[in-house]
Amino acid sequence: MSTWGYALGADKKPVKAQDLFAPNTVMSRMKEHFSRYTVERVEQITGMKAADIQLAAEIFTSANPTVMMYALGMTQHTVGVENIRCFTVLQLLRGNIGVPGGGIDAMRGQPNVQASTDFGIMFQYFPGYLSYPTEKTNTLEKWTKASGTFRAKWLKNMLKAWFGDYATPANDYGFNLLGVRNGSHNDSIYGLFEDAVRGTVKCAYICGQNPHVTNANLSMVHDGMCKMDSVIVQDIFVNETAEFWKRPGDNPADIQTEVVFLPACSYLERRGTITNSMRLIQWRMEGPKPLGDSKPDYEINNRIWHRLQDLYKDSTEARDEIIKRMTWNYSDDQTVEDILKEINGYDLTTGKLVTGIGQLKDDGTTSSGMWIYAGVYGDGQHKAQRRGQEDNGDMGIYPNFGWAWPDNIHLLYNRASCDANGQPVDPDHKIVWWDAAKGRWDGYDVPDVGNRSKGPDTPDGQKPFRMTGEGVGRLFAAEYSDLNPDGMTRDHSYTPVDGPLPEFYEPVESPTKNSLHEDSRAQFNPCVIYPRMPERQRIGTKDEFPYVLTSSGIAEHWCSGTVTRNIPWLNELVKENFVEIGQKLARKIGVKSGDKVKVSSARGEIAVKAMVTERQQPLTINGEETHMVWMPYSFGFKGLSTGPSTNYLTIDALDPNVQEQEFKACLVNIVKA
Ligand SMILES: Nc1nc2c(c(=O)[nH]1)N[C@H]1C(S)=C(S)[C@@H](COP(=O)(O)OP(=O)(O)OC[C@H]3O[C@@H](n4cnc5c(=O)[nH]c(N)nc54)[C@H](O)[C@@H]3O)O[C@H]1N2
Ligand SMILES: Nc1nc2c(c(=O)[nH]1)N[C@H]1C(S)=C(S)[C@@H](COP(=O)(O)OP(=O)(O)OC[C@H]3O[C@@H](n4cnc5c(=O)[nH]c(N)nc54)[C@H](O)[C@@H]3O)O[C@H]1N2
Ligand SMILES: [Mo]
Repeated sequence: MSTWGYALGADKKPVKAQDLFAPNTVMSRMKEHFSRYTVERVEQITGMKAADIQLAAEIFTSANPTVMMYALGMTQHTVGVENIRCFTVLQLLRGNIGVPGGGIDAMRGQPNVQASTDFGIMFQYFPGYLSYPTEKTNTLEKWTKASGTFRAKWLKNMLKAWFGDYATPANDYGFNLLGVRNGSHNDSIYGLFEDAVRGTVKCAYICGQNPHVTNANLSMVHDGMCKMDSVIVQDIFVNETAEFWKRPGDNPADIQTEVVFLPACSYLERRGTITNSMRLIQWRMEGPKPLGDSKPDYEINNRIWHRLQDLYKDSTEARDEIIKRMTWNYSDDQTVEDILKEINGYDLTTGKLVTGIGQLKDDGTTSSGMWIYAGVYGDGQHKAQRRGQEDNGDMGIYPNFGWAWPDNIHLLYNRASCDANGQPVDPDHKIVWWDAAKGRWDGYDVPDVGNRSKGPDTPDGQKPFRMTGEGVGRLFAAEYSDLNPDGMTRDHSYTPVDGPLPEFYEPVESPTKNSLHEDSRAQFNPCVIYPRMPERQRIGTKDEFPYVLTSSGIAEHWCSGTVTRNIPWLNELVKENFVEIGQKLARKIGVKSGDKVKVSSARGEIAVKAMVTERQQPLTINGEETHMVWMPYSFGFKGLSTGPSTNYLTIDALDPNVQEQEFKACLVNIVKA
């Protein structure tokens, strides 16, 4: 990675190319790199007709602006991040970032998955995407050097929210109370169950997730759970994860794990916020009262925390200090409101809620649980509750409906919709602009600029991509950090580990050779670490497993199916797991629709019915006829309709950047049962 970077001038800033055609520039490197991807070669790799690829490219480039929307088809691969980087390159080249009707939109799957990642569900982050300390960043000073002074400011505000009066500049705001992560350890949900199999993880607390159905290579989850001392499941149903010890065919007496089930009530029975794909935070009201003993998740967590603080109050261990120092002052009847206020943040000199990120200070006089949400509860107003219908400019912004993070900016990078003078490039679709008379940026949306009073004649007013050191979009994703006009440094952690320009590799299990890399070391993404546990993670080959399995959800069920397989009429629509295979393959293996087949991979085997369809067609890949089959993943042994879980077959190889599993491709064999 140290060899990827810009050529720097005497002023230590990237040297600007004379023109687009100069040699050794980002543009010339890109041209050379992508010239290998001719439509003919892409036809060989994908099995799509060259003419269709050409036509798609023509349609895409004849319309402007265009928006690219994506979800799992692009991400559930060991090249997932590289796939999305392709979108970045295309949309930057087309000028489609920050303009109305443009952009790259991640369609988040679970209704509140955006908030989950905002709030630090990913192991490498605290809330607000602030890096979790590792041994290399285990002091505030080292952390700041790595993450930049811009983010250090938000970290200090978070520590003030966590540790209250205890956090002062003199003790680095309590930074040293934080846990330190082993930076080279895989702490993802895959690493967790692997460590359980190895015997080093003894307990798991699983809330609102059903990994015993939804993780790839399920045997690993099961065997890991069997070796744990205890498992706590907090869910609205007693799902497969909670009753893993009752899996059909297993003897519960052989499994010593103690399981505690905490009954949560559903989202209908509690209030709180939800954040959608466009970062819009909306308040939901509570409906009916919780059933039986079930409680809102926040109430369960609140009770557990008070018990923990009580248990640890006399501890003299340094590692327990964080529990003793944590502030936790939520009222019983206003718990969620109090939490949202803490997240929003306070001016500690006046005790008032802050109204936006701009009010947060670097000196310990303000607090904010998560900087990106600062302002959601400001101005004496609970903005997630707003339902304003106004849409000035008729641009679909609805600025008074809920509240979008950060600072209610709906279209990120919207400065890019203006020219160098701050005027809209497309006057018919204006969204923000520099108002010279008022001396400020204005618009139908909140302008995404560092400082609204700094006009286009200042360095600040010329940076549409203010989160990068260079202030422009990154076609070439290399490290670069510099002082921004606001005097702060931004971190450079956006560099994908597998390359500054996207590259194609075959999936870890593939029936064909990577025609771009005859060198066998790069058959699949060379940065992928797989197998991690060779005795448990065999890579299947096409001799044994000749067909490609892909999987996804179905309209009639939701993810692991816990909720939907408990709804009778949905079970009437789809009541069991199945495999969809094409007619040609069906003839080859002598199978008709409705026949039972055995589907096997290097990890497991399950028996399901076959569904033979015309739409599932073989593809010609590198000159060979290749069959693909499809399965839904929403089945397990609990609920009103049951079936074997598809994920006993899938591969737990992970993308090297974000640890996304390769659900969309693995090798299987299918025979008539
Ligand atoms: N009814 C219902 N709705 C749901 C869900 C559910 O379970 N049930 N789940 C929700 C969740 S959590 C999510 S994440 C979303 C997922 O929503 P989607 O991402 O739409 O779901 P998938 O069907 O997994 O994948 C989309 C498409 O990707 C294609 N694909 C596979 N591999 C590739 C590839 O290499 N390249 C390209 N270009 N395409 C490929 C597949 O053929 C498939 O049609 O759905 C959400 N909505
Ligand atoms: N083979 C294959 N596997 C896949 C995928 C694929 O395409 N192919 N897709 C993957 C994707 S995109 C996703 S998002 C995952 C989903 O994986 P999971 O998150 O494991 O699946 P869900 O069914 O959404 O699990 C949610 C659990 O939360 C519970 N729950 C619902 N509401 C509440 C609540 O308010 N409080 C609490 N405490 N619990 C609640 C539900 O009962 C359920 O048990 O699956 C992944 N697995
Ligand atoms: Mo998802």
